[in-house]
Amino acid sequence: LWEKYGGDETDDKEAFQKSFIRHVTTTLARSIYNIDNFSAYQATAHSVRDRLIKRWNETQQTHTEADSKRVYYLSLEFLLGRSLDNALLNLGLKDNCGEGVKELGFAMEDVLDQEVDAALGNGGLGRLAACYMDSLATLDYPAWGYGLRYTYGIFQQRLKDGYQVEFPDYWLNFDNPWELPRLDVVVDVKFYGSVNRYTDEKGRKRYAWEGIDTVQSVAYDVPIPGYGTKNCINIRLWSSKPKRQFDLSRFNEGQYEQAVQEQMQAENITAVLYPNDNHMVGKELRLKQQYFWVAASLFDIVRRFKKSQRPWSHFPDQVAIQLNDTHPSLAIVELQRILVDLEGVDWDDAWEIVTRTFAFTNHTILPEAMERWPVPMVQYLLPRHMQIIFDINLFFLQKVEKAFPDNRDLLARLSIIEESTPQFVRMAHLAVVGSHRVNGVAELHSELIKKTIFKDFIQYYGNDSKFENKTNGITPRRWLHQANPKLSELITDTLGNKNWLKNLDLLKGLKSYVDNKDFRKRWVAAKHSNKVRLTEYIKKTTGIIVNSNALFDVQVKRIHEYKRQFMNILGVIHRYNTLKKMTSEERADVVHRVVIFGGKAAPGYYIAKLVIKLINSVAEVVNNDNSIEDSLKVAFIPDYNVSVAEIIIPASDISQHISTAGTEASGTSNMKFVLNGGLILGTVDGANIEIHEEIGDDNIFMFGNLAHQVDDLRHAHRYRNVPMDPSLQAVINDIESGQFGDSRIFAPLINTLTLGQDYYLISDDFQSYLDAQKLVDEAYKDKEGWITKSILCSANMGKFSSDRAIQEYAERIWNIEPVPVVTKK
Ligand code: DL6
Repeated sequence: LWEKYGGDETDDKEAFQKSFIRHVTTTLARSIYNIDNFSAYQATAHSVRDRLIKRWNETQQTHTEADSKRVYYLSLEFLLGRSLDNALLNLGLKDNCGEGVKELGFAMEDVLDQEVDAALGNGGLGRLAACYMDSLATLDYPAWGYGLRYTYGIFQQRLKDGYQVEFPDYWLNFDNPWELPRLDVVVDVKFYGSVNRYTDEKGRKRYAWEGIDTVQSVAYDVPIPGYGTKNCINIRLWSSKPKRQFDLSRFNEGQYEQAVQEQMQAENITAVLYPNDNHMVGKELRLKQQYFWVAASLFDIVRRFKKSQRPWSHFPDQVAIQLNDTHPSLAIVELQRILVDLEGVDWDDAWEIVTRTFAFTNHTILPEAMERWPVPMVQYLLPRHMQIIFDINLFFLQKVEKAFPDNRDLLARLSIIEESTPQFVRMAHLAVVGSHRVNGVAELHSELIKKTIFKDFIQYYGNDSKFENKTNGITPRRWLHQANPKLSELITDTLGNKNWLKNLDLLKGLKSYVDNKDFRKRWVAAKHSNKVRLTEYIKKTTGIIVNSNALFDVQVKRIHEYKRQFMNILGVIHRYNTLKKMTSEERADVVHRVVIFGGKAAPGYYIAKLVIKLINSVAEVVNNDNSIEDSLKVAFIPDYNVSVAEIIIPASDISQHISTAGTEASGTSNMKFVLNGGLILGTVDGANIEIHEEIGDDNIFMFGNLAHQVDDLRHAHRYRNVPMDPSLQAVINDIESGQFGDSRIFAPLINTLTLGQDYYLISDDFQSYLDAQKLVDEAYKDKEGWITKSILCSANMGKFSSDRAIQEYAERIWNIEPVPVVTKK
């Protein structure tokens, strides 16, 4: 029967229409004559889901049979965005489904537009995890992601009087076709309680943790299809629920609220994503989230390993676990606890297994982002884990002491425990000590971590031991093929096939067409249609009307002082006041610009929120000033997310990546813009540097001080009363004069430049920023020259495919091999 009925979901148009109608009538319980775009989306999504699940099943079976080593990617954030278009393209169903829905009376664009983003992440780190899952699936690697199924994703941003206001993102309001609830896959996770010491039958001292609060972790599986392969891997997201439904005795005693309290507390654990990017918040609930996730994931991983009945020493040959930042570092402690306390493995053998299993990616050197947890908090929540951390630290420091006798300062600096009051657990130190590999995410960043936050570890482990670089990457499937269909089609037509989607280096083949007239014409047409699309989106979301022939200058990312959106808007004010001083004839020669901003500020980040307010106040004045004749427009697009990025990125002429040198670990949107033929205006920071190396001097605008100068400049600001850059001073005077509304509002922001000692060095970089902007204007006037630059940008971006990054991780860190699904039919 399996043979006969098991494979009825084919990929042709008719089969799709059949399942569409079946889902309308059964899953949605509606009539085919009475459905709207949203129902059409649901029916399409369910039809695609059926096919995904089949592949997902085959993949899991293949991996189980192959019994080869797997990688587990532990990430507290997976910023997946929308799934339908991605699944259609990766499965090769887009054309047939498009035709199919059209014949049923719907336009595919409208259907796709119904989907809400899965926004389970803040920014770069979460989106990187999503790109990596796409590559792992595409390259046929046996991989799983593990994360949390937040009931509320990153908040929705709206603007009121130019200020950011946050609204909850209840993304699960309707049924989510992209997950498979696994209500039978449940793990009990304990908290609090005490530790008992006992002697086992072999006379060994053993410890048993008696947790007193048990919460259940329920699995929801999210299938991730690869492109051009049958493989479809899994992200398992855990959702918390109470172990006991209801305290009936309390209820009977009339204590209704207390009776439901336990239930609510359990559900709270996975209720919200913490909306902070590059900033640590020390809330107990966050620590609970981390342990809840880590405990359930490790239980699952260990359970899978145990099925093979191999000895524990084989664990690292079967299992690689990648820690996406320090958030999952407790996994190191949890695995040690499982091995020693539950499985009776000796401490040293267990530690050898643990350190061979884990690898750790660092994504930031910003001090405010470093995770440290108060020892008393960890002790209370996870008493046995705290003991284990102390022991890991003791044994580690004993080794350090042996290698560097009597160097107490070194011991204190390397210690996992910060000896303050109270003491803190330094999660980055735990992650380094417990992993066999530590990597940064771009060359500069990987060098900087060795000189700054992990300097002392280099002294102990040596320079080339466990520290390395893995420059980030992005998936070309979503970020070009899906987001920019016209350009994708042109590339495929030009190169003769779609192989570039699996081997991005093939884009180099475009270089020989750089002078081909037809090719250039189609290139420009694709860019222009993307600009028209964005123009319409700006009008719809902000009411601002912009000219699609102007230069589109974009800065979209989280709002953060180190990313310097403040410098951008100060530059806009400078441009505006320069334009105002010009005569009409002078202005006729000026390149028209649309400056586009987008990004969320953490709800508690006051200064970042003021930057949003300033941008909107400037926009209000500039956009309504007829005297500058449309030569400048400013738009802040609200609620920047993955699907908005897919509209904005392909439309940019220039994008700004202007962090203070040494602060942006890598950046990945810079890669997305350049891949889509947009140029970069950037500082010598993060992956900008490697992009520059790949695309060459002529195709990028770099400016500003270098990372090695930053310390001296900050020192000078602090102690030497450095005068402010005169152009910047003029702009500040303009704001203070009330040109953009009540200047008192902006005083705290301006104080960051004056009283705040200009920590992000805006004054030091301002003149070279303005100079670089001038070069951009000049270059844009040369239309043909700009087209050449745009083509060469894309053509040279092969290195930044997430496939390259994943292959490096697989070979250098995880030691895993591809396991392709071979269809039996
Ligand atoms: O590696 C992904 C991404 C980088 O591209 C960004 O440069 C970096 O800021 C970001 N880091 C974080 C750190 N958050 N925490 N923890 O998001 O990672």
